[in-house]
Amino acid sequence: MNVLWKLSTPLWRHISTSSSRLKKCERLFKVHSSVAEALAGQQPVVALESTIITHGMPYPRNLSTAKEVEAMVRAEGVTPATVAVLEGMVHVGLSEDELDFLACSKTALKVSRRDLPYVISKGLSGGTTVSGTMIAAHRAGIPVFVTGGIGGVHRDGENSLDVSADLSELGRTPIAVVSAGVKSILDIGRTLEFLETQGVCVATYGETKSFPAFFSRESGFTAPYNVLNAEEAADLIVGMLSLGLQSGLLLAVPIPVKHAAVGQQIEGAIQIAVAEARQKGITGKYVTPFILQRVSELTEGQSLQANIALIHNNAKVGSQIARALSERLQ
Ligand code: PSU
Ligand code: MN
Repeated sequence: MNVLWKLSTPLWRHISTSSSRLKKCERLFKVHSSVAEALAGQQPVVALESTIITHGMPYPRNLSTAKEVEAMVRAEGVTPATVAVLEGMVHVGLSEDELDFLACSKTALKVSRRDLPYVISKGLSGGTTVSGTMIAAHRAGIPVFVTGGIGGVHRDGENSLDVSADLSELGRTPIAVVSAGVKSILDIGRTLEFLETQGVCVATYGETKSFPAFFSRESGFTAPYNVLNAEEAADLIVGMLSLGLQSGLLLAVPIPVKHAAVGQQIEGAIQIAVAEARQKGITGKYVTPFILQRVSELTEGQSLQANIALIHNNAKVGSQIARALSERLQ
């Protein structure tokens, strides 16, 4: 059984003065009962994105990975809340059937902030990106969100202005995003600069300040801050929340050492895929999924394997952070 989530921001309250419009708005959000119960009991919850399911990985690995990640979060004593839009309704927490539907869907859209009004108005379904997921997680009151990698400034972004909405979302939504850094399909230096401009606190997780590049533990760039463990990460989140900053936080967790070995080989494939995308004239929201698929083909699945390994690791780390945070917020 799902419960409807009451909308609470000033704008929604304003709309609620008209009862017919309120009914429409209330039907836009659904928090799964397991998530609602955990939040009501002040138990730790971790939000998970779903573009990785609909556009980031091929079937059936997308489905098995989504289920494994949820199971790993539960094994850490934390409730998973996978976010997606289903038939025009934003869902925070999915049932198994809903996960199956999303993983098999050939029509699910990739839903960022700018796509939300359209998918809602048309009653469509889609996987939420980091930006889309942050919006829903924040409205539901979930401060920790785990993903693989976030979007960033694309290579040549200074000309194309292809800058992921994930970065501006991090600048305006107070959520801690746990990721393996930024893929080297992107311009990592400019991505970090843009995050600074947006007021996003960036910290690496572990013993290094070297900002990780998804498949590699190092990008050649340094993060401004570093936290050693879940306790320090939770303290950082408390700092963000208690100051009432409306900006978010990026925690960059390097890929585990034993899976980082393929990084060099994948780097070569990325160069080829980026050039192919340019030759084929692929732009906008189609760039990231195209490159991810080509890199997986060119490395004969090795990139997919590494991708899954780092998501598992992030899920574990993010769950530990959510637990440490919930102890501080009791
Ligand atoms: N990076 C990945 N896998 C992904 C994505 C990024 O390794 O699936 C997805 C995330 O959902 C991210 C989105 O929020 O791509 C960014 O897309 P764009 O570059 O179009 O903003
Ligand atoms: Mn883009």
